[in-house]
Amino acid sequence: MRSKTSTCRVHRTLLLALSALASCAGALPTAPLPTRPLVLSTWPFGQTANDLALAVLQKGGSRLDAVETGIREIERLSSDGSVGLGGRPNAAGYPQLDACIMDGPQHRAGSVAGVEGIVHPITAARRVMEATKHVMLVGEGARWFALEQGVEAVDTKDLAAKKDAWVARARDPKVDRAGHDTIALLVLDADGHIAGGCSTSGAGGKLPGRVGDSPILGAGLYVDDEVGAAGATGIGENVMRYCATFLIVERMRQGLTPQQACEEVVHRIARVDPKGYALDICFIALDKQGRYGAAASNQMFPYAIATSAGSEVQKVAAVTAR
Ligand code: SD4
Repeated sequence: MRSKTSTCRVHRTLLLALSALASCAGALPTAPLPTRPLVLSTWPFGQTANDLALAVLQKGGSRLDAVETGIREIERLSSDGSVGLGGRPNAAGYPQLDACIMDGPQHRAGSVAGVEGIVHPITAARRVMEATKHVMLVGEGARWFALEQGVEAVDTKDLAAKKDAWVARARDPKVDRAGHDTIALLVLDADGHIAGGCSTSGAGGKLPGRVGDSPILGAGLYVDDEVGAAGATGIGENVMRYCATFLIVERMRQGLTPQQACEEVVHRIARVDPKGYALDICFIALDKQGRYGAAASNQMFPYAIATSAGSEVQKVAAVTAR
């Protein structure tokens, strides 16, 4: 794995250098680079999602199918207790889920927030984008729409049972109500177009009705087909107050690399926020050239990357105050 990984890095570096030379000299044809397709996502569980998403692309599937397929698997697994119906419950003991999806060409998007009993909120978000003239549906309306569209759901009576069991368990002081994680997944397809998605049960123990950054375009996810895309994970309140992923994409538009843009936005938020760097925010980003990066405020942040050259989890150290 190690040698495959370093070979993959060397390849990538060479290819990026070649492509930079080619675009300066205007000499080589703009054939798709082997850095495309590329899939980037948050946390180690992202590797599972990336591999499925990449397989969809390699079989000729669309970037939206890739995003949806990858994220659905993490929602299905709910394995870390923070995405999907197995995710961390709210303060009343049941999960309320948030998700969004965005497609670069035509700047289309769909989102659901605070939805209950929907097994795949990413699919509901995609249906909002493709089957309505709206962008975002919340709560009861989002559930009603998802059911009407045939998106897999559980009876809310099951949620009530889950709630009773959880409230009983929560009396145990050893049970951790807090904690959170999100899958944000970005795809650069073979044609150089970008799409992304995001799904979470949000912050554990949140007030019922609380909506975090994940379903908010420009906060938990932003895609701009001219430039690149960014996704977020961490404490949503510290992301959404700064339109952080929109900001990252705009900094890339101004010439920063994805890595520089992610770091710059952590610094910018930390500079003005009373919490300083103790923000618990993490970002991933990629650009049209197939470059990618990540940054986190106050923790080591693992994220997953997959191309045809290999699939791996990389780690980035916390950004340090400057
Ligand atoms: C939220 N950003 O609802 C999500 C939670 C998360 O890592 O990503 N945690 O605030």
